[in-house]
Amino acid sequence: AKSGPSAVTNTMGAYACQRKTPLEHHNAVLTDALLLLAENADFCTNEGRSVAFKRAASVLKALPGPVRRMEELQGLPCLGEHCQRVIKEILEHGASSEVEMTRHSEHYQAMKALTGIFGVGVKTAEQWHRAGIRHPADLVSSEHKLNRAQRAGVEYYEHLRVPVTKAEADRIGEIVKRAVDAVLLGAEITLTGGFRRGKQTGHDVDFLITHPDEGREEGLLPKVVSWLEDLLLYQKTNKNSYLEAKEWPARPPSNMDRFERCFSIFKLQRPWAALEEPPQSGERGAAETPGWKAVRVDLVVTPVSQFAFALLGWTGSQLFERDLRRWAGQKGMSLSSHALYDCEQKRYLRATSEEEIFAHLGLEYIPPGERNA
Ligand code: 8DG
Ligand code: MN
Ligand code: MN
Repeated sequence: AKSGPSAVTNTMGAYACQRKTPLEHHNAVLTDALLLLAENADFCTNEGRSVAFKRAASVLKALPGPVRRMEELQGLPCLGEHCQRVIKEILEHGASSEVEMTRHSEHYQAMKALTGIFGVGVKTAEQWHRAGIRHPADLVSSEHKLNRAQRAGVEYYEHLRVPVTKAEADRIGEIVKRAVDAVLLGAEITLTGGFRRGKQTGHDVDFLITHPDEGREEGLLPKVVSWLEDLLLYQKTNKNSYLEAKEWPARPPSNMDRFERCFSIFKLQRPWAALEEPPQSGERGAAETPGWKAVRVDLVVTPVSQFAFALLGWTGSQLFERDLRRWAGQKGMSLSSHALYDCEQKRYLRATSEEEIFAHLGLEYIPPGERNA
């Protein structure tokens, strides 16, 4: 048998959860282009098209080397006609006219800026765009009503645009740990989301909180939030609304789970701000840099019996999660961040680790660092 791209071609699964997708890959020029088209499709509320572009990009991320010729793509899954046209143009001319036109379009740029505001989705952004709003700054003086989340989003817009570093995520982890320890002895926190997949930066920091004794975690979040009060610029806490027997799987498992959870914005002191003296001049912009930074933090509390499902569900990537659920469905099962239900056996399949869940699903285990689909 031949080795090289064709060997990979023959074995690549069509579901992202069947492949190993590392963080660093060899086709960033192509995937950046396809992901921009995916983003633009989202801005045009065309989800099907968006997912198709994301799937194509994800397949290229899993390749062992850079694509140089169209023939190397033969037999790969998820690469539709449209994607191939874009890829071909980039391989031949270094850029895609469609991508460049989109990138510079007024609609794309305004939607990118407006959906970049915390609390603003595509629907709201589109309404504002139609009303002539192009940038968060336009909202400050406009008549448009903002809800509490959006007001915080506009206020901390410049802060929240700056990626969160791993070091900052770890510092926030220490603070959350202190809060959790103070309100419930023995409670545990786990860093999830992109940082668990090995990313060095992210748009937020995601934590799971649990306690080894089932039930002890109930009502924990309001206490943690009130302990953190002075450090929070914004928070919205939701109660747990998940009732296994009553409403699941009667209701289809959705993206949004029903854990006790908190969407927040942390006020993180910059390291030097804690010291006696700020750094001396000579560092550009040091004078205007405030001594703190606003950082988005998600806190989710899970009973320990659901912990493995929550961990798998919150580690991402989003496409990996989507394909896990689709894979489960195709196997006659239903997966959520709470549980796995076997629709034929009519029973829940228990698991205390991610490895067990992959095994229930008949999938090879993919470690977090290879879930960057
Ligand atoms: P980033 O923050 O570094 O940009 O990327 P990320 O960490 O991968 O994305 P995220 O938006 O913070 O989401 C982390 C994971 O959590 C991702 O797989 C999607 C998932 N997730 C949500 N909301 C919900 C939800 O309501 N329920 C569940 N189960 N998962 C969710 O973002
Ligand atoms: Mn995240
Ligand atoms: Mn998040």
